[in-house]
Amino acid sequence: MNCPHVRLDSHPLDDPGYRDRCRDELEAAGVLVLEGFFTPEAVAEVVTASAHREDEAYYATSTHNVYLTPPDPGLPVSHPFNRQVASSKGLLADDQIPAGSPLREVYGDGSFRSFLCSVLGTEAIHPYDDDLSSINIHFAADGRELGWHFDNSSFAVTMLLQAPGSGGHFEYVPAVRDADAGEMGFDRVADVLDGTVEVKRLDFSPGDLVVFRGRNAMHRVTPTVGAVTRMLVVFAFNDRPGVGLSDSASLTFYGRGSARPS
Ligand SMILES: O=C(O)CCC(=O)C(=O)O
Ligand SMILES: [Fe+2]
Repeated sequence: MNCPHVRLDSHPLDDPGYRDRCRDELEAAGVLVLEGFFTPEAVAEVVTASAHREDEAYYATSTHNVYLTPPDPGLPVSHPFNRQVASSKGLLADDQIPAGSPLREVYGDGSFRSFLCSVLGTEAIHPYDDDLSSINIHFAADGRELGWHFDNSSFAVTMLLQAPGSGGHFEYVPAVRDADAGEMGFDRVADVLDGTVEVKRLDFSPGDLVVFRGRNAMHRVTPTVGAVTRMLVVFAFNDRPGVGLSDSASLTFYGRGSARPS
């Protein structure tokens, strides 16, 4: 790799031994935090380019269930499948991120992708085949949050850009469901929503790269407290080429269709 935005001295992405250690850690813990992955200069450049764009972000107003699906009218509203949580964060979509952004350089870098493949144990990863999903910047100003949910994708790659004064904590409970086995985990979902199980908190700082398996681990981000907005980048990939968001998903998550619908 030859990318000025990544601290290759502490994170030698091309080194097979380093890849093995990262893969073992992700497998054991379901999460991998690479501290100080982005240089402070790259983080500062992206914060400067994005912080004043908070009002261009899309804020979905609706509540959602933890499975991120429409409710099932055949079940009571109090059923864990139908219980609603609030998410009030906003986001800039991929087509709002400038061409020269360090985020794009890292996202498109061959060594970065091959590193992620080794760590995730997948053969290849691909960008989304739409112009909204691949790189997103999330904003959570004072009082805004991301409610409990499971990710649709098997993994997520994020990087915090700006930490709030307080709040904005990433919390999770591992192995609440088993999506591949069709095990919905209703009882455990109810316990998490009721606050009766112990939740883990993951601490990370601006510039840290986080790889998280969020398909079966229920997770949320608590409300930001204070005048400093929480800002975070999500790098999204697919394990198959040519996959884009459907029009309805795109309306739900971005409030508009993609100019490149799948
Ligand atoms: O903001 C975060 O730290 C996590 C974001 C997240 O869980 C998601 O976008 O699905
Ligand atoms: Fe998530």
